[in-house]
Amino acid sequence: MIPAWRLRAAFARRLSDMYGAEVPVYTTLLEVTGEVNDAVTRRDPDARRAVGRVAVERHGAIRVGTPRELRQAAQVFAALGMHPVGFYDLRDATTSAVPVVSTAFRPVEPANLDRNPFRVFTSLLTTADRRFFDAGLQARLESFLDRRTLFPPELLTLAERAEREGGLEPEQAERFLTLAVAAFELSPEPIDRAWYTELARISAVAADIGGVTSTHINHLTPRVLDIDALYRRMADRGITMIDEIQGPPRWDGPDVLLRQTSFRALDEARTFREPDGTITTGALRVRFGEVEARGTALSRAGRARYDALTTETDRRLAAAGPGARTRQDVARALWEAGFPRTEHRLAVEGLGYFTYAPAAARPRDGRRPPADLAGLLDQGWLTARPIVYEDFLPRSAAGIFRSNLTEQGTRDAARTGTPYDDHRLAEVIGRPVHDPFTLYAAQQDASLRHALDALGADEARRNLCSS
Ligand code: OOG
Ligand code: NI
Repeated sequence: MIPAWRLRAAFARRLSDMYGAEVPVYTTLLEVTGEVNDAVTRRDPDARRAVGRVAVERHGAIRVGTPRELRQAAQVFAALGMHPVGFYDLRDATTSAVPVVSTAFRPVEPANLDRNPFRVFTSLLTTADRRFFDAGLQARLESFLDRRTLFPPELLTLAERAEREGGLEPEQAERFLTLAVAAFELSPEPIDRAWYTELARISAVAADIGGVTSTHINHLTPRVLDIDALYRRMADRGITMIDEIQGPPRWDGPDVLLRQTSFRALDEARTFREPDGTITTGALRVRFGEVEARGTALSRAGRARYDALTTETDRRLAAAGPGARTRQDVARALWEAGFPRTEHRLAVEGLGYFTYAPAAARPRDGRRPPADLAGLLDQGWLTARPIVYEDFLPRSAAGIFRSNLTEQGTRDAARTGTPYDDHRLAEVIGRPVHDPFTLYAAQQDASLRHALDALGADEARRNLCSS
């Protein structure tokens, strides 16, 4: 029996090979990422510990059109031990027309993340949103989407079995993987030019989703240990990156959340069916390359601090006018004044998530452990190791979408959008959507309980643990 995590690792590897064959510059990105990661691990022992996981770590992005397609995608990912985590509403995160709501399918247990953390950012077209689609277009769009099949029945049957039994026999696993990877390949099927163009006038994202008869992997993203170095090296190779790195600035405090950058979408040859019925070859620019650096997960309070710093960065940039200072410089100055400068402060102020363990060199002279986290860390009772942020940032996601649109698209701002939240999305998927904060907090809490029990730190246990 091949367990879910092995299926996931094999799927991620095959998808990466397939995407490298489709988009050669992705292979260049992997090469440069490998060079940078080697350089970092040579000088940093902490990085060395993580490098096994990092070397194979990727996220993908896909986009689907209907609740049925999203449920089927969820079934395929469930077979791979990947579950919906987090809710992202990108409709309001940018002024460009990005009519989607999203979640990320990923492993949720720490042990499974360690085995292989493959995740897929998955977006659902909001066809009922009147800001983008009028009633007539909605009806035509939905009927077009209802007629297509993204995932063949055999794939779904195998996926159900894999989920039920926790894996598949080798022969079935092979068939499942072949069908699953094929479902995300770029289709040679001719694209209806008139239909695609009609949708693209409203939103390039809508056209990419609803203007074609299949789905495809939109990008695959490796994890790099020094994204600033990577950005320079890619530029040195003559590859045009987007203007800036999204997310927190580079600074000498702790790395938190997620920093991402991408190079712009490239022309890819696609076949079209013209209005007069002839078949032609043209090009579309929708797929691109992205790379990311991951840091410590933040608590709700830490995230609120991050969001406030981001808003203040925007405000100062707008006030200073164009060209005055780069976003990175403005943000760095604000971070130096307003964000914990050490992991220790991040932990003690309750802004970041960590796993805790009894320190090997803890006091053994009969002293009682203190009752507070700062004391336990300062006096050498506990060690803290950051929990990696496994999720996404809506603003960066919107930035990634937007940076690859040639047209803004259109939206009728006078109308209101269809309401969506994580509960509604869970209903649509037919599976719970996990709250990322709850997952990180549970991991931190379990480690802290364990550590404090081992230390016999009863008072700290009562003060610091929720149960
Ligand atoms: C997804 C964009 C979001 C990220 O890394 O934030 C994303 C898409 O373009 O479909 O992948
Ligand atoms: Ni991405």
